Amino acid sequence: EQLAIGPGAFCFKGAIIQDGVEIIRAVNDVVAKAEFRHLITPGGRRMSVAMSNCGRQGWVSDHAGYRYQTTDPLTGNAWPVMPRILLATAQSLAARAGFGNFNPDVCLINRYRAGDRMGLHQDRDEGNVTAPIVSLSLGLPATFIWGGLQRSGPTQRFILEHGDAVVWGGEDRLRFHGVAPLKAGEHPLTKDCRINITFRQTGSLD
Ligand code: MD3
Ligand code: FE
Repeated sequence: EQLAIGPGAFCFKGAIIQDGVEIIRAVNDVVAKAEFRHLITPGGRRMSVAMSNCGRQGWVSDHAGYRYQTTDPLTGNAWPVMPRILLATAQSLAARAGFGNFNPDVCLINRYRAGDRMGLHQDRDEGNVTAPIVSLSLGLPATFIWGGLQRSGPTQRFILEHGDAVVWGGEDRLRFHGVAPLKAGEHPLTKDCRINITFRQTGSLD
């Protein structure tokens, strides 16, 4: 079913459960070429969430700032090609939420282990904030924190579970959001972790 969680945000509960094994296999293929790593924030802090990317561009962070780039800073190689199953899943979900012609050039893969969290932030490094972001959740559940357009406003919480997909667009695209520290657990597909995959369209050609 499709739940409107905001004027431009739609949750498809359990929508990718049947593709879980194939999606995790695709993630494993990507991280065999571009391993999970803990990026450093511009302020010098190590992120608890480990990240990798596939697609034409990847999101990176270091002392110089946040940005998208076509090469993996660990190897100097281009990011792995986005597996077809990932691209097809993202495009199909965007279309179901009313966003046609979604052509993501970035697929950011986040790995959360027990205690890992993501502080409240906005996703605004993409040149094109008119394109939505599609997110897929796999493995252990997480508490998602969802605020407004200002950091200081009230927040709501909801659980993102294995198999959930969310499309975030329109006026919800720039909302502050984060993830509470992951609770320890065991999942048959991902063992001790949660995998979150986000698809973005930067519109950047370099
Ligand atoms: C709401 N990831 O990678 S996914 C991120 O679970 C990120 O790993 C979280 O926030 C995670 O930037 C949340 C859901 C999500 C992604 C992007 C959004 C929610 C969003 C952009 C705008 C509003
Ligand atoms: Fe985000």
